[in-house]
Amino acid sequence: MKIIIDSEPSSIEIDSARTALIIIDMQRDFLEPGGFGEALGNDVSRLAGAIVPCRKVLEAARAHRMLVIHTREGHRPDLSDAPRAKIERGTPAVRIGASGPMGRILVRGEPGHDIIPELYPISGEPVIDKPGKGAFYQTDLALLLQNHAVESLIICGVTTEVCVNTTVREANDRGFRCIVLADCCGSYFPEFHEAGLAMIKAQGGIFGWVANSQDFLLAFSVSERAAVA
Ligand code: TIU
Repeated sequence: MKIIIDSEPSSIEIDSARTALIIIDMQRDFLEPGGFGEALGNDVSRLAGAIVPCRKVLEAARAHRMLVIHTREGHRPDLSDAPRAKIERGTPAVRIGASGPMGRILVRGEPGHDIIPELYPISGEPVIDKPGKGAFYQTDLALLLQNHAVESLIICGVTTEVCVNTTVREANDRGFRCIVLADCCGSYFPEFHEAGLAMIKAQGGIFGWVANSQDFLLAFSVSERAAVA
């Protein structure tokens, strides 16, 4: 279905059959106390506002049979895929691989590494485990999108200026239209959230478009009404 999303810097038409919803790193390690986000000294409650809008967008995408892809940042238990420069940041007790209340921090298979229950993947939804910030780096995401003939990406998740921005930049260079849903993203730093979104939509949408969850949901209902009329 063709839908038109009221976005900045301009509205954008996409074909939902050739669009994937990508939910970036909505993991307990970033959103719940005791995980990686808190280990880095952040107030994790700042990300909570993105959960309900993300859930609504996820339900709409499922209802319209859009491809839904989840990502998780994390490493192998032996940390062989984690660069030393990444591990050696911060105090040893709260580093990647250290044991915390949700298991070993940012390690695959640990409770903290998994996606929060509110947005948990259902059968058939691919989960991309990524070792870096960008969802394309050292993953098979590009192959998966190519095989599904995807042209456009609806992007949600955390954090706005880190993994969301890195993924949008990677996707833009690979030719995907990126529509970032502002209220479905979050940052530990409100000013970085705003700046991260501003950078995407500046210069005529240098990296992509920015909209809200409501704009995305409305786009479907407008198209459906037009189809019935
Ligand atoms: N620390 C922080 O803001 N984010 C990350 O390290 N990863 C993601 O953004 N997912």
